[in-house]
Amino acid sequence: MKIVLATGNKGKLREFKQMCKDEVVGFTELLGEIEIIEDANSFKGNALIKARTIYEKLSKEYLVVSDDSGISVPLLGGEPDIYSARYAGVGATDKENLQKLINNIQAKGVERTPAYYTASIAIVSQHGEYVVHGWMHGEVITEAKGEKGFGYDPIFIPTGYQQTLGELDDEVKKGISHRAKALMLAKPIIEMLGRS
Ligand code: ITT
Repeated sequence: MKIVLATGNKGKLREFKQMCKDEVVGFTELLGEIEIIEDANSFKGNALIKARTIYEKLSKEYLVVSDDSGISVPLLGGEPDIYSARYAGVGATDKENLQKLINNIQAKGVERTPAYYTASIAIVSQHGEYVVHGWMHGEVITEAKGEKGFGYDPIFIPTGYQQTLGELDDEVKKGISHRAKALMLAKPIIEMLGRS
């Protein structure tokens, strides 16, 4: 079975490749760059849009997996949530998005506050559509630390740890992340679809 990841995000792709035994390939290796309009109002909706868009461009033997994810900060009314990738504007870099989040937390007069990541993974194949979810809770701080991970990881300290995901080993994130938890639920579905 050929598993294609409907993501253009290199950080996500790297994590999926580390976590999946099966060979997985990013869609750009097969189809080149494709702009996908993510205009749903939920992680689930946007994950389905991405997986369906790529599945429709491939032949039926492919199984397409997508990930829509983001970070939510209750102090900011849940922001940036589904807008995590474009928090500082469409086309903003990870650094710009991270800085905007730091600025908005500082504007509330605090140096750390609870936050959580969500990942919705959609699976689309000729045998149907499935969506699973995973979460990782912790705190965000107003000083970026470390170079590991991607996105908001330099300011995110997972519950039970003292360092940010930018500082902690990749192996730690692999064991506790929103993406790893969603993928644990996705794996039996992918295996079942592979046998169908
Ligand atoms: P694709 O749609 O091509 O998959 P994207 O980067 O646009 O890539 P999303 O729309 O799902 O993906 O936005 C996710 C954003 O949330 C991403 O840009 C990161 O800033 C953040 N994010 C998600 N998971 C993360 C993680 O594990 N660590 C750090 N930041 C993460």
